[in-house]
Amino acid sequence: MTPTLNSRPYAWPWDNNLSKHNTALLIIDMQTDFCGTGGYVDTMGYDLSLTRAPIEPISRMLARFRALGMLVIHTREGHRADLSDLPANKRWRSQQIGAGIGDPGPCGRILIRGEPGWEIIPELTPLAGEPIIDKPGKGSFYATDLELLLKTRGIQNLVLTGITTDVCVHTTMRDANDRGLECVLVEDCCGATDQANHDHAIKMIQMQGGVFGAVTDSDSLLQRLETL
Ligand code: C5J
Repeated sequence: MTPTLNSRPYAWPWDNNLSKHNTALLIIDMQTDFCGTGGYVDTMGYDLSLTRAPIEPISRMLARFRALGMLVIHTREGHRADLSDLPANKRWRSQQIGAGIGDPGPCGRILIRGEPGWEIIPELTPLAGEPIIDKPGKGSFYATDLELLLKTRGIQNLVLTGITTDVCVHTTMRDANDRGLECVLVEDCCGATDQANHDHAIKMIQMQGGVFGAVTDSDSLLQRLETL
């Protein structure tokens, strides 16, 4: 029997054309600012256990993709030190909640490239040769070369993990879907600053027969990868 992935609302990918060469793992914004003590999300007062929950499942997924020699791409949200790529309204909104982007904090200047808080957490440090996409916005395609990189490598299927489910992961999934990429979000490899937002983000994907793609869990995907 042909192996298929246990995913909803359909067995991903749509054509079951899943290979080591046409599939990439995207790990979105696993930075101290989003899941570490003293970072941006912590300064805003959100529950860090929610954004830290995916660390362990992502490490397992990452290890498997690496072992199979499959493409792994990391992203980081952040801005230039002179704030020239930070829209004034984005800065203003962050200041309203007491975590102004560019302001000093326990992990250095919030969401500024090169600062300790902006770094990817040690548990998920990229290996040399794994592409890192630095993005100024929520989506991973805006003002980056991610699309070119995926195209050059012949990637058709994108596995989405990281934080936060309802913001950077969702924006990226929607943008990837519009570009014709076949997307699956691994639910336990994602987390949000609010559990209900995470749950609703997962639900949204499954409307209209999979409006942005499909949803799976790490055990199911790891099992499917065994069959490659
Ligand atoms: C946010 C992100 N939520 N990585 N960024 O500001 O989701």
